[in-house]
Amino acid sequence: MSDILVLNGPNLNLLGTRQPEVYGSTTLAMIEDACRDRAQTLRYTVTCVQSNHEGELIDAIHAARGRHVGIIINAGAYTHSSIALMDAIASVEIPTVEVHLSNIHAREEFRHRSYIAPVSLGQICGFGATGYLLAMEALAVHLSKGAA
Ligand code: CA2
Repeated sequence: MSDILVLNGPNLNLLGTRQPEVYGSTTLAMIEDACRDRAQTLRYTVTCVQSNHEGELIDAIHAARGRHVGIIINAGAYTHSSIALMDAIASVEIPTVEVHLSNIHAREEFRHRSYIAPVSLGQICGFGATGYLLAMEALAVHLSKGAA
């Protein structure tokens, strides 16, 4: 088993179409392609899921058990509100890296709190689409330590 789940939450399907000054001009499809390429270099595969619905994100996390060795998640605005997503990540015990395109700590106060952070290996934010690739590298290093 060497598949990584790349999970994107609400409104991230709009990437590259609106608010490029905040979220960049890269589309989600471009980010997913870049993740696939980087994963291949690291000898992993990826499965990409995007949903605007909290329950669907939770279902994808539950279904990750036995299918995925790691999770990279940008939970979008649910990051700041969803105890249910936090509980789902904690329950599956799969190494998870949190990603945000923008630097959530340099934005409005309500974005500073993340419910995903306490159940993640770490958080990468503020580097745009590159953050997903950094997360992939971090996950691969973590997984290789477990394999040693
Ligand atoms: O910086 C990030 O990646 C965020 O997770 C993006 C979320 C925001 O609520 C978080 O605080 C930080 C918002 C995603 C909205 O994406 C859009 C993309 C294009 C146009 C409009 C929204």
